[in-house]
Amino acid sequence: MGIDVKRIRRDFPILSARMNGKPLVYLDNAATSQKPRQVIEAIYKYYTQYNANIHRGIYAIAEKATQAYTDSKAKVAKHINASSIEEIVYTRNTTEAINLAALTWGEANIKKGDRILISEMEHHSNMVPWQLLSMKKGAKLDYIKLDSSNSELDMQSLGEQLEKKPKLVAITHVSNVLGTINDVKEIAKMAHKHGAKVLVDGAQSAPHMKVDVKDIDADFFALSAHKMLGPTGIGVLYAKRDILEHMEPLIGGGDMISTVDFYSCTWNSLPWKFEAGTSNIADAIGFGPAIDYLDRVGMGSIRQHEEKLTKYALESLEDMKNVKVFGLGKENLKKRGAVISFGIKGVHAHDIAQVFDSEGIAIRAGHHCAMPLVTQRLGESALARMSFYLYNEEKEVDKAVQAIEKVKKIFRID
Ligand code: 7TS
Repeated sequence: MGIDVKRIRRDFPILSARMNGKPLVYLDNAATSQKPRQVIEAIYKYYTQYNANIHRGIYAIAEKATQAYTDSKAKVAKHINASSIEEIVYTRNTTEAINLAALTWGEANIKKGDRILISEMEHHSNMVPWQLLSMKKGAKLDYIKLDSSNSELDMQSLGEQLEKKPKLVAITHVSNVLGTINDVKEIAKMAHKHGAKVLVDGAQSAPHMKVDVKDIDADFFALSAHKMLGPTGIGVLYAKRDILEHMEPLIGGGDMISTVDFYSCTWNSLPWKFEAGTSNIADAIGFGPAIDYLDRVGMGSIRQHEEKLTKYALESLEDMKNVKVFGLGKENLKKRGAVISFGIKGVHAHDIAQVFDSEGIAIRAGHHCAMPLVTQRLGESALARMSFYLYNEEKEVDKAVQAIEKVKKIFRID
C-alpha cells in the first residue's frame, strides 16, 4: 500500500509556505528534514506546560519532563532495535556522536601504529574525527576505495584492507552524495571476522529505512534527529552496552556522576554517564513524536515511496542532454537512497541552485561536506543535489525538471 502523501503534507505547516513568491518545493532533505506539527507542538507543550530540569526535581512537572525525556529515548531504542535505553546516548547530532566515539573509545583503544579503515565516500563527519585521532595517536588511516563506476564500494579493496587488521571500520550506511546504500551488515560481518569494531554513520539511513542495529551487528551507530522529522540539536550515539560500559566519559559535570568527593568521583549508570550537564530537554522531547510519526507511516512504506520517486526522477533526467547524474542508475534502485546529485555541463552548481531558488525550489549545491569524494574521485568542484522524503511528490520532481530546462535556457546550453 502506498502512503497518503496529501494527508502527510497537511501535517507539515512549512509545506504550505512560499519561497520567492512560489510554493515551496523542498528538495534538500539530506541536509535537514521538515517537521510535522506533532513535533512542533510537543516542544511548545513542554515549554508552556511542564518546563523543568530533568533528573533532579521532586515536583510534578520535573517528574513529567524527566519521564518525557526518558520516553523519547525508549522510542529511539525500540525504533532501531537497541536492547535498552542504556545503549542510547543523546548527543547534539551525528557529528558529535562520531566524535564521542573517537574521543572516548578511540582514545582508549587506538594506539600508535594501529589502523582505522573508512571509505572514500564518507561525509567529513566520519572522516575528520578519525584523521584527528590518527594524527594524535600515530595511527594509520586507510580507505576502502570506490569501484570503477565511482558509485559503489570496491568490496575487493575492503577485503584487502581488512587483511591489515584495522581496529575499527567506520562506514556510512547511505552516501549523502551518491545515494548509495552500503551493505553494512555484510561489511560488519567481514570486519568482525578480522577483529575490527564497526561504526555505522546512519545520518542518511535512519530517516529513510528500517534500521536494526542488532541485525547489522553494528558496534556503534550514529544518527541525527533533525534529518528524521525531529528537532535540531539532538543526535544519537548507539553503542553495544558492553562497549559503553568500558568507555570513559568525555565530559565531566552534573548528571554524569553517581558520587563525588573533593578529589574523586564515581560515574552514573548508562547512558547518563555520557550526558553531563543539562541536556537539550525540549528537543529530546520533540524527537519522541518524530519517531512515532515515522513508525505510524512505516519505514518500509517510506522507503517504497522514496524508491518510486527516485525512479521517476532518474527517468525524467536520463534523457536530458548535458545533464549528468551521479551514483547508481535506475536499474539499481534497491541499492540507492533518495539522493540525486547532478550537474549541468558548463554551469556551476551554485548557479543551478540559484535558478531553482527563484522557482521556489530548495536544493543543495556544493561539495556536500564530502570534499575528497566530490573533488578527487568525481572530479567536480561542486554538485547540485536534490533529496526526497516522505512528503515529496512526483509533481515536485516535474518542477525540478522544468527548473533544469530554465537553467539550460538561461545559460544557452543545448
Ligand atoms: N554523515 C552523513 C552521511 C551526512 O550526510 C551528514 C550530514 C552528517 C554525517 C552530519 O550530520 P550532522 O547532523 O551532524 O550535521 N549531511 C548533510 C548534507 O548532506 N547536507 O547538509 C548536511
